[in-house]
Amino acid sequence: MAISLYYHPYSRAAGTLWALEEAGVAYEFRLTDIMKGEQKGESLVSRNPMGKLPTLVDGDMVVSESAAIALYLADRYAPGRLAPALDDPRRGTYLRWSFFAPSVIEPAVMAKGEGWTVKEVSAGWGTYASMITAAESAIAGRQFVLGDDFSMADVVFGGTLRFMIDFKQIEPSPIFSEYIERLNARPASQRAEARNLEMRQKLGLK
Ligand SMILES: N[C@@H](CCC(=O)N[C@@H](CS)C(=O)NCC(=O)O)C(=O)O
Repeated sequence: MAISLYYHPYSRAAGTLWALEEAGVAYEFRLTDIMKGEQKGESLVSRNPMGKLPTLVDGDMVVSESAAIALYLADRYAPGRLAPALDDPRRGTYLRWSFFAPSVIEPAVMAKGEGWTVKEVSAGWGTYASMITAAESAIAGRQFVLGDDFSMADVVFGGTLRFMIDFKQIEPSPIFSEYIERLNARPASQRAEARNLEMRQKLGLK
């Protein structure tokens, strides 16, 4: 049975396509119109009580949370290629920057955008400035998060940065811009972008 993805092109599920394309697995869409609130319908809520996209169904397995979905796909379908083995010393770096995206980059950007005033010492994301410094340190002087080898950490970490930069929520510093150029050159990223565009056109969206 093919993997299915609760998907809408204007959601984080658009980024999940890149993870699926990198993993090289067959998948089908469960198109869920977030403009019409379809994500709160029984079909999705029974699988993901948050009623949010993306949610992936792989046989009996349901995975939500974009980063978890990407890491799941790498471990399940591309171990050693997109995910370092459990005893590979690079595994810590791989996990570190994969988790950094949803737990530090996203809330730091949200906090800045919404003007939240929180104590740096108790906010898990520190400050926007410290998040940027740390994120740059992950890729400064290297091709990808793991050095010369691309991995699913780049889909999660790099995909988050790329999205935030596209939406002008993060400044495109030279370190980020050069990294994103390398990510954009990935054939799987280009295939995902083409499928997202095709779906937007089908739905009459920009
Ligand atoms: N932490 C989740 C966030 C998922 C999320 O917020 N998805 C949005 C679209 S990008 C959504 O489904 N919004 C519709 C809603 O909350 O009703 C993840 O990383 O996957």
